[in-house]
Amino acid sequence: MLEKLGSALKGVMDKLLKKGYVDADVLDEVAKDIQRSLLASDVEVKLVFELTKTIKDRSLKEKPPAGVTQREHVVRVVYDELVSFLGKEAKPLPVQRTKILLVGLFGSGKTTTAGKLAKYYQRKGLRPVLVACDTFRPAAYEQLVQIGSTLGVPVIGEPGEKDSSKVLQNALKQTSKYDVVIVDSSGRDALDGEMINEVKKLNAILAAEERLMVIPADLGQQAGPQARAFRDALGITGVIVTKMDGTAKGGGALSACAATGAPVRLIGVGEKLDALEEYDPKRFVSRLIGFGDLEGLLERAKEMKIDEAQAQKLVTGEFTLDEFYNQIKQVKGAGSLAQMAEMIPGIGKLIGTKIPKEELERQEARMERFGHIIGSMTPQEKKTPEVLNASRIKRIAAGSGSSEQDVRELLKMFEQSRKMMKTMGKGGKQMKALMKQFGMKM
Ligand SMILES: Nc1nc2c(ncn2[C@@H]2O[C@H](COP(=O)(O)OP(=O)(O)O)[C@@H](O)[C@H]2O)c(=O)[nH]1
Ligand SMILES: [Mg+2]
Repeated sequence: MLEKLGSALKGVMDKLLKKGYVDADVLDEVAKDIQRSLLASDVEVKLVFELTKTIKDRSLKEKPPAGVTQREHVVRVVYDELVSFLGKEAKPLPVQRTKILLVGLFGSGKTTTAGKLAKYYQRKGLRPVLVACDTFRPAAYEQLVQIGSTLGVPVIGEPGEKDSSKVLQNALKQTSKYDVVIVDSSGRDALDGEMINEVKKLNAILAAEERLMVIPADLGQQAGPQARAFRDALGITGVIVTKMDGTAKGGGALSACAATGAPVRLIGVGEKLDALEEYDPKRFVSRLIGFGDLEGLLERAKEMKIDEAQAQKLVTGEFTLDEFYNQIKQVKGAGSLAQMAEMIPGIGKLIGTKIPKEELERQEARMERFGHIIGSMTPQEKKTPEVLNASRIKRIAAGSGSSEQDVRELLKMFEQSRKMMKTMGKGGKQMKALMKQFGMKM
């Protein structure tokens, strides 16, 4: 999700970290880069310019706190401002007995999100129930029943009943044994008087703790006016931005929602029922720019100071996680592993049996994850993975959107490769030559 924006912002941060001194010219350059990357993600022009102006002003005016260099300070300012631009604080849904009303236009993803929320609470050990109050669209009830049955979550509704208030009133007589009541409602093409009336009635009956507006990310900056209209008409308590997986405009949607002051609570990242993530602007920005958190970022800023010459040595010297990363990238660059196995018939023979396609795809996904994990490490960590203690592993996992177990698994694999490299270094000249033939960097 948002790979383009992420790599653009990563580029901005890297550039900044490489500068010896940050003056007004450098800041202008950085501001332009940020503008370019955000505009490409459909962020509203006015918001973009406000953001870069704040970054420039703060960077020039504020004195770095003691012990912090000016460059580190600018990095911190850029990070801080990006976080507040995309929503400031995380506001997860409380894990407790609650009632949730989902509202949104046609096709925004309400019904799917109702199912995702049911699963979300189910995983947290609560008992959800779904209520089908979309009485407007034919087959809306059946869609929800289908979702409920895959989850083993009960669905209450009255197929054929046209009055959603009646459906909800009757449903509430049967929901007391459940912890979380999730109500799906009918959409319209636009937020009109009819829809406002209907949702207000539902809300009066339900007395929902959460009135969540569902909005698709592919609207980009157009999410702004829509979120504002729903907020003003219905007093929403938050937003769920869906379809973050399928668009380059997610940055526009998130920043526009943040600007309305209605917090984004969750994001939908796929059609499947587990494709729902808690939205935390800090973690989100960290992930975009490829660092576990600000501390990791600043650590990197410190290391860059002494390290540029050393880095060169690293690449030619011993086997590091960077080298390992290059290899992973090369494998990815050569197309998929699956293709490689097909291209090199010897591999099939070597293994004896044909590798199942799913297994190869699984391996490929794993490699990609490893790439993200290594991308979240500082140069020092890549060079001497021994320094990776529990808290660093935690940071890297968060920053790369993977689990701590993934990080540990990668470290184990790296350790094995390193051992192998050592053995080959001693007596494996032939092996090295062979691997070179296959285009693998040694
Ligand atoms: N890729 C993707 N598709 C989604 C997501 N959420 C919903 N959809 C799809 O969007 C379409 C409309 O969803 P639906 O829940 O029926 O919307 P509703 O009309 O608001 O109830 C369906 O095809 C869903 O599979 C998401 O996060 N990612
Ligand atoms: Mg629906």
